Amino acid sequence: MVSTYPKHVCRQVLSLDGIWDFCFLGEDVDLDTVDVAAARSWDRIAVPGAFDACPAYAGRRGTAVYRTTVRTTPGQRGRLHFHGLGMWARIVVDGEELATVSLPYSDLWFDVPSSPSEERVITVVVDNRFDRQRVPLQEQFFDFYAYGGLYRSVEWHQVPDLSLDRVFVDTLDPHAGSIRASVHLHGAVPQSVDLDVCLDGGPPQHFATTPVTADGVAVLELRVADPTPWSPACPTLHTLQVSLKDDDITERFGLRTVSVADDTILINGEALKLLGYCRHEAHAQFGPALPLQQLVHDLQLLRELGCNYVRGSHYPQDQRFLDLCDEMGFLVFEEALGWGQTVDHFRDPSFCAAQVEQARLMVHKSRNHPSVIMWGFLNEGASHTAESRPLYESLVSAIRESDSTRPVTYASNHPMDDLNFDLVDIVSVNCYPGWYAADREAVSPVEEIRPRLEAIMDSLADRGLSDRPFIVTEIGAGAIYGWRDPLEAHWSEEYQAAYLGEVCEIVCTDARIAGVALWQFCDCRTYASGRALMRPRAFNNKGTLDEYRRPKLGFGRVKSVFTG
Ligand code: ADA
Repeated sequence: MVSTYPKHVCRQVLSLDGIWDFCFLGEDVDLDTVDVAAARSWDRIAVPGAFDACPAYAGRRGTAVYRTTVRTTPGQRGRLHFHGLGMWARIVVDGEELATVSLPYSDLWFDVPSSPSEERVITVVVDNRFDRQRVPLQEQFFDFYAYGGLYRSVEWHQVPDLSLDRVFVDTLDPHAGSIRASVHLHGAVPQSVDLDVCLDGGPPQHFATTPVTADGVAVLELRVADPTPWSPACPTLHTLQVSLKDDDITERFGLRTVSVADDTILINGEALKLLGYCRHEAHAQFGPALPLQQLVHDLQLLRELGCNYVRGSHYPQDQRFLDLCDEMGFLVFEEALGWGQTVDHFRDPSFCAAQVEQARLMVHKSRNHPSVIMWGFLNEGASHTAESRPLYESLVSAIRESDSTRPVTYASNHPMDDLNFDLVDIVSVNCYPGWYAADREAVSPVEEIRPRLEAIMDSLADRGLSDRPFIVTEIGAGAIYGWRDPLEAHWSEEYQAAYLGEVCEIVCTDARIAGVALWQFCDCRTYASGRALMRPRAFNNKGTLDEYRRPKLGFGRVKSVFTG
């Protein structure tokens, strides 16, 4: 297994990645009465992995059981850690139910009571059927395939009664190296705590009887020796190890601030234009469970394209990817899972609660990544309706309460009449002029792009919104890999190349646009239903690369503008 930050030196972390027992129970199982003991005909399956990306279970929607065993220290507490699973799951240890959960792509932790026996049996019932009540965050109408299973890593942590949950590091001054470390304790939290702290593997500093807040947090102010600020050009990273009597944690961070001033995004006080792509965690063969090698390849390809920025559309990102972005100097827009939600959703308290919970978990997980420079949520929600306001307000305040160091935004497809832009730090707009073209008779209507962007910016200025940065969070055109056409018609590589070239030229030369995330990095699987009539091959084909990362003509066009 590839371990991501935070890491542990002394704490026993048992990786549960590998081969698990697996049984697909069927498509019409009643989850209230499902009997795991009745599972027959066990198969073997890889974790991490999406079961419905395997040829044997491709396209199946129903209930499945994953099962494994782990040898632990008898009598010691456990914390079971799922880095991401979908779409609904019941977690059972030694026959006792720990939790039932539906927060796809979220980072989930469960406390496990100790046991006198060494061997613990972990059973996870997963379900990938759509059901608005049971799975409020992931629905069939989303334009990307909804996979099921344990698609990210699983670990068992052996922890003492008082353990370290996280240490959040905020940069106070990147050049002076001053930081604030908030040590979050877990378990039997005392009123004060003795901590040993090591920066960059240097000598330990002892902090005796540090006061602990009612929420279990001890705050330390520290200074990094030889500070080098983190930036895309120089992505220098530091580590902070905190130890308690029986536990330890190592967090990695970068010395960097992100702020907005008027219409500009500043990294360590310096203006920077965001040039990049929206990227789904998707591969033709593996669905959302990408091999590590693929993550590296994707970032190398983005670097070759001249990008400094990725929008992690449309859900909390794989931590291996964010660790790599930290190391390779990419800037990331991370967002909670959302796609085109309507007034109906905003009126549904369980949907709203799940959204807020997922946003909180995302911030908790990714807060130390210097690469993550802004938080988002509810991609293309009905933000032009009055009913949207309470949920947008709750999300903005939940995120700001958890992290006040990064701008907050959301991608809107209602640029002319959005009602919530005033709540956020950056105005983000998705638009497809020249693709979902105004003039359906025009061939290759690239000329629609510039006036539409101008009209959007004028309208924002008229509404007094040009006091904050404006970014284009989606814009793009489809092309079928290998489809060359002298007519430069829709779906041809030629038209996509011309389209992307025009967008990149506009963004790079217009100072009012603080950044762009082209839609999208690579093709990804979407609707398998009649909705695919707009999605040839049942893929969203707006990738500059196809689902195997084969570049289309647009690759060269984008590269020449972004690197030129
Ligand atoms: C929307 C949406 C994307 C994708 C895109 C498209 O903007 O946010 O996920 O569906 O449209 O390809 O049409």
